[in-house]
Amino acid sequence: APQYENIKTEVVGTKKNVGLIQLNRPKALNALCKPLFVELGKAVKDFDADKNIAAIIITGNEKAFAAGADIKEMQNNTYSSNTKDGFLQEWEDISNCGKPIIAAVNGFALGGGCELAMLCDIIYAGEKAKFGQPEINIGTIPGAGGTQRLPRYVGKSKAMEIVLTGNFIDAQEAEKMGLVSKVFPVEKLLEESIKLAERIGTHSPLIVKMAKQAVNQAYETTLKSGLLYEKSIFYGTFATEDRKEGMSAFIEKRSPIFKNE
Ligand code: CO8
Repeated sequence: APQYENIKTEVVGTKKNVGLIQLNRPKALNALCKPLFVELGKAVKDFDADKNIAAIIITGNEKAFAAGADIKEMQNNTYSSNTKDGFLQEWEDISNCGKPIIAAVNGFALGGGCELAMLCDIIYAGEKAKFGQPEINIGTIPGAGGTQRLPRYVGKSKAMEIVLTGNFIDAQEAEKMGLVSKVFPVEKLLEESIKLAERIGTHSPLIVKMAKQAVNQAYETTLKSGLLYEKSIFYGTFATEDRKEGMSAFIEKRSPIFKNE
């Protein structure tokens, strides 16, 4: 495995088809400094390109998923330095990933940490997770999607409340409002996230990618053009070997053998 300083990567799962990325700056509660993000972007890209990997998990440790952007690193940033250096540009690498990414959140997911979780496709949380956009406490606002993705997850009233107060919400509330899809005991979170990734990994990687693209389109467009987009991808699945294999296997009462074709 490649050597990183701010993250750890590992291939896990019984079929060794799950790419696990652990944020690894425990002393700073996994604050998302630039070197961490550069490494994270590279790790995601590499797993995305690796044909043995079906899905990716991003996790932290029991105390923190990530407590936000690195406040110490950005303290002396200026408007012009942000603009010239493209502050936070590395984040695009993660949204460009074609494979499903699961955020497995224990502990704090604050500011950029919450935004990183929301960039992922599915959020699973441990019982003690805490989410929030506390940027307002330090005189700024969310800058990596918080004001745009959070309302799409939880609606306007709750998003406003979270962004304007800076208050934290716990895992149970986060699940109730639809930010998180399931909550588990702290020590079960990773195992359950791996199970989820493995379940996704039983399907055709090609069709999984098409399905992810189609769902993501729901956030980019009107209902009418989203439905058109869905239809063309759905029709497109009929040009694949894996669609034929899936339906044949059903009719023949056997398990499908997908070839990613
Ligand atoms: N940046 C840098 N260092 C941090 C951060 C952070 N975001 N969060 C915690 N740390 C450091 C602390 O400074 C401390 O280091 P040291 O021991 O050297 O003083 C260490 O981590 C442990 O933290 P605490 O002692 O504070 O731990 P507590 O358990 O007392 O408190 C909290 C935990 C409540 C999470 C507290 O650390 C906290 O409030 N952290 C800041 C949370 C925050 O405001 N996050 C938002 C940051 S702003 C942001 O994300 C802007 C988004 C812009 C886009 C995203 C870009 C990546």
